Amino acid sequence: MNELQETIKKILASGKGILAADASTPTMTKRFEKVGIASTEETRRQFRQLLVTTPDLEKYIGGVILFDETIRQKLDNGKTFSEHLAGRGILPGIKVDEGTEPFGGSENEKITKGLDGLAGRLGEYVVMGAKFTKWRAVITIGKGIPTLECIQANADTLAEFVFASQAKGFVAIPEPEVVMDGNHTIKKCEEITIETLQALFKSLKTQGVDLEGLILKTNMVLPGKESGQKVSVQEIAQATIRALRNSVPTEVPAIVFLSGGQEAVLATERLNEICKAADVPWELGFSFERALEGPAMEIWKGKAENTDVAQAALLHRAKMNSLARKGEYKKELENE
Ligand code: 5MM
Repeated sequence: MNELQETIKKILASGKGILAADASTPTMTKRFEKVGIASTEETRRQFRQLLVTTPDLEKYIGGVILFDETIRQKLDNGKTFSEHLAGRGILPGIKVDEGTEPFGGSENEKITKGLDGLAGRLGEYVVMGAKFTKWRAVITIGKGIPTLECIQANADTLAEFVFASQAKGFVAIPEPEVVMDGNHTIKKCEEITIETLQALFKSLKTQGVDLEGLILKTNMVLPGKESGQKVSVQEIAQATIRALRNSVPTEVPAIVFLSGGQEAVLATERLNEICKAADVPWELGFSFERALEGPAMEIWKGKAENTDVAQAALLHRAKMNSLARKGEYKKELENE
């Protein structure tokens, strides 16, 4: 087993998952504003400190994705976030994309930026102790979109990111997200997810990356948020597995899901059903942001006296999702 494969094994060992604590400043500000927290460099540091100092977190979380601002910050005890995580046996990762911009002049489609200067930034992150990298691409379903051109351009960019990351010794996590916004059906989401993933793996093949040294981060197959379509967890699990079988090569060791704005408990129930149903060649897991840290953020509200309860909420969600990875989650456990 090479070093990248060993890193992947460590991140996902014993039912563990990935905490995506890598929201960019504009996204974090939006999340904070919703719960009445002022977004400053210091409040963002405090919240991330709360997350990574949660007692027992290492039982359920094997990797944390950091944002550039956070990986340069220190905890109250003077340690960097990477040092602290590594000391707990949790691998630090880093988001290396620089957000999105309109694709081809269209406000409706997006391409992710960040290839300029990427090799230099990756070199810095090696020194800062990161072990894996992540890059998110956004695919939106709507009238006449996504275009093949947009899917292809994002696939090519993701493949360049994977190649550059692996060249510096990082496990890469390409994250092409077909977002939930819109009134499309689950069938449409399945079709577009397949197209997006097939394009990604074609580009990765062309780049000649090591498929065994990456983790795919993808969306669950869901109906659009505004579609009104009611689907069962079983239908979601079947559609998601079908999409993956149609597009992800068997050499890929692991696939983790993003939560994409789903309510936290629902994301866990769906993850459980997917993991339970799947007789697939990949390890399946989770890399949630909102569905893991959302409840903790709502409880914390920027107040030190809420820290313990907020950390308990994070630990609970991490435990529930870890059980879901093994197909052992039950809704009754929410009240324990
Ligand atoms: C889709 O977003 C990723 C997973 O988060 P959810 O589980 O909440 O969907 C997440 O890692 C995302 O890539 C980061 O939060 C960075 O997003 P921005 O929009 O800040 O670049």
